[in-house]
Amino acid sequence: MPHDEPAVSVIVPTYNERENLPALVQRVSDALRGTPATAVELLVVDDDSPDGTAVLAEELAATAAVRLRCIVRRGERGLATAVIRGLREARGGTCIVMDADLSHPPESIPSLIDALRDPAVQMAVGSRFVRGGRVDLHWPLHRRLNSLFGRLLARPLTPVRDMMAGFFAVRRSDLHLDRLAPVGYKILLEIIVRHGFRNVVEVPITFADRAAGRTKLDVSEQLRYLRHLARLYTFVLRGRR
Ligand SMILES: Nc1nc2c(ncn2[C@@H]2O[C@H](COP(=O)(O)OP(=O)(O)OP(=O)(O)O)[C@@H](O)[C@H]2O)c(=O)[nH]1
Ligand SMILES: [Mg+2]
Repeated sequence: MPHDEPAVSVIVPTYNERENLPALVQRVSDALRGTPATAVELLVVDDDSPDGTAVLAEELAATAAVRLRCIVRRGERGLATAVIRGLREARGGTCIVMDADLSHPPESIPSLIDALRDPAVQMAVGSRFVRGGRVDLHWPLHRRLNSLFGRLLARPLTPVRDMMAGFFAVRRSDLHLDRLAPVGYKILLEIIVRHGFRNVVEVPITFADRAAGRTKLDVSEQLRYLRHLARLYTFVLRGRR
């Protein structure tokens, strides 16, 4: 591998996450301190957030302990497609995807990378719902029921317990991005189902409430999830073609 190519790309989709970015960059850098700084790139994929997330990312790039690149998408919105853009632009052999709001502990990144050392493992998921996983949330009942219902609907598609997660590691060489056609939020589910990944390891994490800022998850996003599920069921029932 040429020495200027990073080994790990950490992809973070953002929309109005200015308040969370400094702590995220710091905690990702600290978590990967054992890896040479040049071997890590942090890719922020921002959808032209009105709060100036991208401007701040450029400022942080000047001082961050890791290489930080901000990709700004204009006239386009959506978490899953933002992640795909990040995966397309990533140069690391191992790609980590995580949220910006510190719900996903950056300190768990090394465990995800370790899980991929086994060549048989196709993906490592930071999971709330395996032994040792925790949810440190103060969600109202309707939100918890929503999450539970969302998982039940996806259960026949994959044995992965936390298939709604947004925190995972995958080898870039195992990805066929042209197979992906997601609508909405659930990029992990899209990748697992469209690739037919069977050997997915779930690494327990403690999932926290978003540190600052507001959720982007609204009713229209939940309706998009139902559309997404319909597409994935159609794909599976037609024999994954
Ligand atoms: N680029 C991009 N990122 C997005 C978009 N929607 C959400 N995100 C990012 O995706 C991640 C997950 O979004 P969240 O709003 O935290 O969704 P959630 O975790 O289900 O809900 P809360 O944590 O309660 O807010 C965050 O880093 C968001 O900034 C989008 O349309 N485009
Ligand atoms: Mg969140």
